[in-house]
Amino acid sequence: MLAPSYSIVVPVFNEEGAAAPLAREIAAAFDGMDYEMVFVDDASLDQTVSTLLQVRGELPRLRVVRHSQNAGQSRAIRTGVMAARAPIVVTLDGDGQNDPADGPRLARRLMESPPLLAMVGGRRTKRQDSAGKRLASRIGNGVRKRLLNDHADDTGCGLKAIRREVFLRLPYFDHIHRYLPAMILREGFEIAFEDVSHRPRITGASKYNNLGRALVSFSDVLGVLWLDTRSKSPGVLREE
Ligand SMILES: Nc1nc2c(ncn2[C@@H]2O[C@H](COP(=O)(O)OP(=O)(O)O)[C@@H](O)[C@H]2O)c(=O)[nH]1
Ligand SMILES: [Mg+2]
Repeated sequence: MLAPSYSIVVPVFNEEGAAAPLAREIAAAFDGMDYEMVFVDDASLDQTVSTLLQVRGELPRLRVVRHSQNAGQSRAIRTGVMAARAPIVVTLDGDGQNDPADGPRLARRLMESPPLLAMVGGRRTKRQDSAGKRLASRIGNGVRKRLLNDHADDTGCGLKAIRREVFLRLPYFDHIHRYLPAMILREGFEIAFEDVSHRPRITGASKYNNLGRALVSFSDVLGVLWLDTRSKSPGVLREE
């Protein structure tokens, strides 16, 4: 079987209401393109997997990969990228807050760019979250951007198009999905952003709270800063 051009990777944890409708929306958005979708279930306790297996009957491009233990969003994304067969991966949240209709634009831009561009990230212009979450996100993004200088206004947006080969070079740690711009720049690649839409969560519950996120962000930013100090750029590579 030939590898597709695009793999859409979706981490899901207890998203029984959102997962199957989202798979249908992805199929509609990428219709006519050469793609596969890889939903990664992170040991959900609800009916997420059975709803996906049901909808697979009408969506032959849907693959369902399962963790036997809950390992978190970043690990689920990594599992999906490893299972993906396409050179370009598009990630998006499994709760339906990202609009799959934005996916092809990011994916095509990356496909048509020189290989030095490794990621086109989404930037949510009108966040459809509570005021508390928006404020926490604004503060978190501001601190991270200033400390890491990663040129990214919104790293929490789940919608991103990334070259698979570059993603797999990055080290792994829990919550790395928020530091992909910094880690990709560290490898010497370039990144770009596009405005994308954002939708309210209409089913299920958020898996994060502001305090928990702030506490891990503190140690994560320190860790990423340390990684940055331990890497020097080799400049432009040339084979003589
Ligand atoms: N695989 C996996 N996905 C998770 C986990 N926690 C959150 N997610 C997914 O990550 C995405 C964003 O999480 P969400 O709870 O919507 O965060 P929020 O939008 O910031 O409130 C959703 O698709 C979730 O299903 C987890 O432990 N494992
Ligand atoms: Mg969400």
